[in-house]
Amino acid sequence: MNGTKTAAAATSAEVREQFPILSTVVENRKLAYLDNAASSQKPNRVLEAIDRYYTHEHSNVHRGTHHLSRLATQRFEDSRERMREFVNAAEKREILFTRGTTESINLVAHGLSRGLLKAGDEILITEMEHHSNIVPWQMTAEYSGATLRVAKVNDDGSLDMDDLRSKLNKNTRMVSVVHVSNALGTVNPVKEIIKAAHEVGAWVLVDGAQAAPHMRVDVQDLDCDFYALSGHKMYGPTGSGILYGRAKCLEELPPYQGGGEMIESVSFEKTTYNELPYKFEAGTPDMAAAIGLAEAANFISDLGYEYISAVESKLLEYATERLEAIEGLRIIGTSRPKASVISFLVDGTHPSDIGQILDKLGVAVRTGHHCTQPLMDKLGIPGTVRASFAVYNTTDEVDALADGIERAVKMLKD
Ligand code: C6P
Repeated sequence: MNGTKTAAAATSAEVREQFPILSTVVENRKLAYLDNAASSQKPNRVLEAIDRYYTHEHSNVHRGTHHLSRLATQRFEDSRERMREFVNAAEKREILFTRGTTESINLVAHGLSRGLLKAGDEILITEMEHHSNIVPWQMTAEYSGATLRVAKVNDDGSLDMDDLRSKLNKNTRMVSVVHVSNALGTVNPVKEIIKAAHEVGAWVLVDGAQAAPHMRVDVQDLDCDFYALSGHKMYGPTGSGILYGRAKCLEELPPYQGGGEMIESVSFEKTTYNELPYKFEAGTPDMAAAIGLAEAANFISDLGYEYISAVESKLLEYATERLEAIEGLRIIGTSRPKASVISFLVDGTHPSDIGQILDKLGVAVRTGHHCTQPLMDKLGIPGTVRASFAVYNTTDEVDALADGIERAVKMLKD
């Protein structure tokens, strides 16, 4: 399948053939790559876009007057426009290139800690946040004197919306919430959260690391103030990502990194900052990563979220059915709607033992706390085994997972 073939006509084989790494053989078995929430694989067209850039188009951006510098700048800025369109931002200057979700959240958190928050102000997160959406806010609370509050999660993995609402008040300045939980798959009602937060005058950041690969993100429809995503989880390169920021909020937010690109003028007495988005892009950006990310967005758009979601929902339903039939297996996170993540535990076994045996059977999953230690503590579990699906996965791979778990349990219990 070439990059422009439409979703309706794509078959699983046509999608898979764009990902040569999926033919990897592990322990004499065909790899079943079910660790997509950690990082997805990259289609040829993303690799080719990066290769083309370095082979024919590279120089530094926004600086030179020569041909290659102009070309590189054009490609980089075209990628920004592509990402604007991808998340439906109103303006191109609202798209900042970052290394990914972690850097995007830090950019906002550290900016806010520079004079925008004070003692008595509150930052609200939830119990299901990834460490990337906890630790930066703890730092901000420490630097600014603001208080970090945490909304509860119900036993089924859904967000306790009553608790969240009860913690919103006139002191709440920032709400930062995950769109899709990486540990449970829970899809949060972010639009509702944003509306409630805006009613008390708070800004809202949405951690979209696990949403962008699976569902359409429309920042204007959500009405969020910030939206963070990572390229490497959505078929793009590592070290790529964006922060969408509402222009009005980005204008108010101070930059937390200084250097070239982000300045308008510099003297030893005073520096003035560049306009958006450059104010937040200190130093030479990763142009190749941005170009690869834009190509990953093209890959997703050409397939279409309808297609992606149809494939992944089928895999999730099938996997849920097969795993539920395994004696002693308990799925962690059963609330709906849910994205393509299944976390589970099997009575009398440790997640890492299951993960190691699955690896020997060619099945790649992740085990542990998934960078959500407070959530695991809250649920009273040490961690989980997590299988996570992408558009190129198949029901045969789900069978390999389920058969592998049965085999692992037998080996561990016998
Ligand atoms: N979760 C996982 O296996 P970075 O590392 O910056 O690309 O993304 C951080 C991050 C932030 N929020 C959520 C919801 C995430 O899932 C992640 C990354 C990976 O679940 C690696 S820990």
